[in-house]
Amino acid sequence: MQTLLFDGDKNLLPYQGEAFLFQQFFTKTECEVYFEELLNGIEWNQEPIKIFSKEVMQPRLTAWYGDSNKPYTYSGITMKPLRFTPALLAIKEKIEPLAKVKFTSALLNLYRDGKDSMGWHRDNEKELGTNPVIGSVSFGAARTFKLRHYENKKELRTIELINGSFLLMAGETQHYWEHQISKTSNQVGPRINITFRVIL
Ligand SMILES: O=C(O)CCC(=O)C(=O)O
Ligand SMILES: [Mn+2]
Repeated sequence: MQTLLFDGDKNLLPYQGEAFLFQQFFTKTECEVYFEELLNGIEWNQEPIKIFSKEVMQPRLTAWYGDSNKPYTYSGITMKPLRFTPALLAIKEKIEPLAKVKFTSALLNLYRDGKDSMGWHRDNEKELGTNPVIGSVSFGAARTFKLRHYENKKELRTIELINGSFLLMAGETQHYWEHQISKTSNQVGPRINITFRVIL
């Protein structure tokens, strides 16, 4: 039995939400194996999104997987999920005891380098219901993840999502806090992030 570093028992948010970070949730071997499997085995695409009625390409590659083929609408695009791969199922099963939910879908993001990013947003699509539990797993290069209070735009939490980390967001987080992965001018390699979700 491996020793897990449960540094995640402290809520990172001061109020109106819950975010727990487990820094080394996956072993070094799991990280290497899953990173390679996901990089080569996932059907990565660059999708356009609509910003003020203008179509622009997302600054990263994405993929959508799930346990059914129920479509999902996200930033104005409708994605039809592919079936969970064995690697995605194994990762999902490892985080579910902590998340205390059975995830049905996953959005995957591939940040090819420091120029790839994800802007401020909340995971608040109506398909996720109220107070969704989001299980976010990262492999590869570490990137900075920011959580900012949606209303006051001042309260900010900055965390490094390192290789093998697991971030669990729950409670009212998606109402009151927005999050982003900013661009960086640092030389960084590719990073894969998976956000597991429950689609109602
Ligand atoms: O890459 C990340 O850590 C964040 C991804 C994210 O926010 C999302 O997929 O909704
Ligand atoms: Mn998100």
